[in-house]
Amino acid sequence: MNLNELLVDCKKLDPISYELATAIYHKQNDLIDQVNHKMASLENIDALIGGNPEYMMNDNHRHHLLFMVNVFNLNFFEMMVRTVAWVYSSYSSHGFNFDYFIYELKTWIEVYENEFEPEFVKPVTDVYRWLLEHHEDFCQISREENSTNKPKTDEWFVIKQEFLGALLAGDHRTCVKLASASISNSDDMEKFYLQVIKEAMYEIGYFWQQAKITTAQEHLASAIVTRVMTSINLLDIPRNSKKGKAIVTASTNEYHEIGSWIFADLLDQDGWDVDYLGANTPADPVISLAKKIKPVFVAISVTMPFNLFFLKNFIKLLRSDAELCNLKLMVDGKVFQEFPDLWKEIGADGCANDAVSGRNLARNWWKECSLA
Ligand code: B12
Repeated sequence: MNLNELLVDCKKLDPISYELATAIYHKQNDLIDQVNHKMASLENIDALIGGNPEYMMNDNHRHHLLFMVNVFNLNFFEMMVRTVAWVYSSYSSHGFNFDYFIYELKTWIEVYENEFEPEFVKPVTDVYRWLLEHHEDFCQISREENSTNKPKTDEWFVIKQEFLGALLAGDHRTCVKLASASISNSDDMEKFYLQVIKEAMYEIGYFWQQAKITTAQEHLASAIVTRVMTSINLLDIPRNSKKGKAIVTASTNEYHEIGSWIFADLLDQDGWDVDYLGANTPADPVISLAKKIKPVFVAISVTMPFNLFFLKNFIKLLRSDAELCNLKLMVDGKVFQEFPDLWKEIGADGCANDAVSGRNLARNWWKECSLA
């Protein structure tokens, strides 16, 4: 089956009860430890993980469990199919043997059945059996993905290429200079953010996924981008007319902050009074801040599917607080772009395709608010 066929076929999987998803969540540490231990004691483990350090495999097990709890919690098997395809592609590019996944999936089944009554956990082990049944399909999708090149062109393409080259060379001075030389008004700033920084970072991600650059280079590129964005914040660009207050942040455990930072800057430029809280923000302080400053809306960014769980908890807290019943919630980030209806299912008031559409949605909310 190809990816589209898998996306259809996975709908036949039985839904997982909230009780079972929660039971797995509560036992996560035991389950992960057991899988780590069993996998590490395999005789051929070095060959399976392609000589990579053991912590890389253990990271995968930790992310896997948190992610699967989200899949079970939302009964969102399409998200599982897309992410498993990504995991096959990414880890195989980093040298993992495709057979590693067979061992891993079988080990998860064994560990679930050790830890729970096999009949109780059957809906979950059936999902793993379905994944095993389609192992060859995921290998094929991954081989195709790894051999595709994605050329792109646009009017800021030349600047983006230069910026990307400097990012890869770790040359932060050239990156900062490119920003100040290219930006003289709000429109340039928007283009620099979306057509230079965003595009360059997506390419960095693609190179990393293909194991063409190291994790250190990916971190270096992110750190340079944060320096560049700080330098852009220092440019004196005239702002649009004054609007209301907004809180922008990335969800708990979400370390990807560049997208939400871009959105916060575009809002600021548009005249909003923005409290930008950055990466990995716990729910309680956001709620307390919202009560204190009474913003028009809160915007939360989620990139990694395994962080949806935290967002769901945040929404639960928010919606159960009578003081915040008029507060609007906007969500976006990579995971919402992959699954366009997810924001409705999760209970947000709006979602945008990118930071510019987010700003437009905020303008509409501001209009509604001013008319009320
Ligand atoms: C930089 C980076 C990191 C950095 C982040 C540093 C930082 N300070 O932000 C670090 C090193 C921390 C990191 C960590 C990880 N990363 Co990473 N990372 C990236 C990378 C290369 C770029 C992200 C980025 O900045 N993009 C540019 C911004 C501008 O784009 P954006 O976030 O999509 O935002 C735009 C819109 O989405 C929107 N937007 C975003 N949020 C919001 C919110 C609102 C309200 C609105 C309106 C709009 C909006 O506005 C932006 C402009 O339009 C991506 C590649 C990619 N394709 O994104 C991988 C990527 C996202 N990471 C990935 C992975 C796997 C990880 C790790 C799990 C790696 C690991 N093994 O530990 C961890 C997870 C950490 C965690 N718990 O969050 C994968 C995710 C794959 C998947 N399954 O979806 C990617 C896609 C890489 C890849 N190609 O494989 N990462």
